[in-house]
Amino acid sequence: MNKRFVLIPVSLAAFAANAQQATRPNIVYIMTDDHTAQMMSCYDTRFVETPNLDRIARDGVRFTHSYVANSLSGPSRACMLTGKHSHKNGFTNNEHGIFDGSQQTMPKLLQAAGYETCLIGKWHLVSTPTGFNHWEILPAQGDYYNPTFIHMDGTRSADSGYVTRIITDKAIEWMEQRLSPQRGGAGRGAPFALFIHHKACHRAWLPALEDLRLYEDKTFALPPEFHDDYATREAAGKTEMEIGKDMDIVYDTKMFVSPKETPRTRLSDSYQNMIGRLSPAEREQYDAFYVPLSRAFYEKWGTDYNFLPHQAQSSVEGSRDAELLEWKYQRYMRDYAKVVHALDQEVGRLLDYLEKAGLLDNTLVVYTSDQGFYMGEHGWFDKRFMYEESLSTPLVMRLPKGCERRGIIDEMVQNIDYAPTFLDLAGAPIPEDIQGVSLLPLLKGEAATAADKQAIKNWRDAIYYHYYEYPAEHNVRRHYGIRTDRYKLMHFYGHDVNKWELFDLQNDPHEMHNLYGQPGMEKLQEQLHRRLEELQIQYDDPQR
Ligand code: SGN
Ligand code: CA
Repeated sequence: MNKRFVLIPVSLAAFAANAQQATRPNIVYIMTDDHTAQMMSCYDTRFVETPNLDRIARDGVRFTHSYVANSLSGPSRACMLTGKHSHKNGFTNNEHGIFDGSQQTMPKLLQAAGYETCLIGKWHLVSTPTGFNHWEILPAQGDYYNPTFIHMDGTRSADSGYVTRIITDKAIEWMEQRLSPQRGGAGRGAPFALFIHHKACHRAWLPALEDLRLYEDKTFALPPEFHDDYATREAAGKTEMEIGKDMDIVYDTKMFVSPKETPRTRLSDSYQNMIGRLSPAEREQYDAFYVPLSRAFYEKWGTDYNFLPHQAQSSVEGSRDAELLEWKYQRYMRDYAKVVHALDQEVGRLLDYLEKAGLLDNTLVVYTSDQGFYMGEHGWFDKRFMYEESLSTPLVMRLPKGCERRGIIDEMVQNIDYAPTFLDLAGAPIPEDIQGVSLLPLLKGEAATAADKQAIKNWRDAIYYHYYEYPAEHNVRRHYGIRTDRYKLMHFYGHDVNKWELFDLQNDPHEMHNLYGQPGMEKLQEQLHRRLEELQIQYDDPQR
């Protein structure tokens, strides 16, 4: 673990203390919800263009092996805040978790080190935020349109507009206020850490009204393993996250005319609640786009709409099922892409603000997501699995002065590393019980010390993962595992499953061939089991 203890002599004059503080970098941490690397053009050019997110990578660094510890919102956020795996921070799943805000967290440690901290947006940890000088959060998942915010005094109020824009406005307003002594702000004297947690691009991917028509001419290519039959992967065959059979025709693909002319589905009431938040004028704009599409859909397919059968059975070319399945995929991709577009624009606006305010050069800007997502790979939407698309999360950074590294960083990093990295950057000690490691040695470039170089040389050779939320929506079984640079070993356990999976990511990047138990795998299996057990002991996970 990399530690950097900065001793601040008590005898330092106030002036010197201020000068030292002023040079400490600010931290602007932007975390989106369910934004996956396939939908970010600096990672993948197939689907969308994200010039502003790419700008962060272009001016800074892009991590190619960035992972979460538990691919779900609340747990992921708890890992980020504490620098610890789920079994240590106590928030293992969204269904039953209440984050214990009395525990040690990175924002509290930053405060103790003299940072002013602020959180705007999705929180999703049930308990009241602790460790922030200012916060304004969305209740639970929050809403895209005219969203309600919870304020520090417990009151709630709705803001007018689109959530991605409003969150950005609030973040900029907080920085403006704190830069202005006339408005009671600390001015430039004290460093700050601002956590901007977007709702975008969470289900049900509701676009900004001005973006409704974007991407409508684009036909997205089906991912190669779209028609996966899940052979050799038992848990993968048991989910409820297939685009064909599980995506709700009203809620997800937005095929809604009126309650009378639209079939009632499992989530059609929720859909009406979501779009019911629009003002009459906004609703008119929304309907002008989706209602004609919906009419055409029901005219063609009828209103006795049934969910499609299992993905693989819907693959017969030219069949009704195949056509419908591909149609659903296109709708999904287009709406998600529109939501990403607004996000990209708003991140651009935030970067412009930082530049204009003279903050950019002394600020670490992080862009990441709470996990990755399936864009049709294996026929899926959603996340949760330790397979590559949802184990991974985008991670790009624009670095402050003193961190001169640029370009690609290939080392394996995880969201438990953010807390120690921010503390390290702030010159604050990293407590022993934090399980992540500081990424600072990777960021320094020319300025790397001998100790940094040693840390890079001894970088971790495997990451540990543990997902707990079952039984629950989407039916992904509990599992844990490790990923090395080439292999992945996972164990699905509990309830009706007890299965191991082993993948060679070099020869099988889409994880279609489970090699576990295959002849010739004995030695590799044994090595991976040993490494898994070592990590479970190192991280003190009682599940083994
Ligand atoms: C909601 C969604 C799920 C999603 C979970 C967790 N259903 O329950 O599709 O998996 O959130 O997402 S919805 O009908 O409410 O849209 S997470 O990112 O917050 O963990
Ligand atoms: Ca999420």
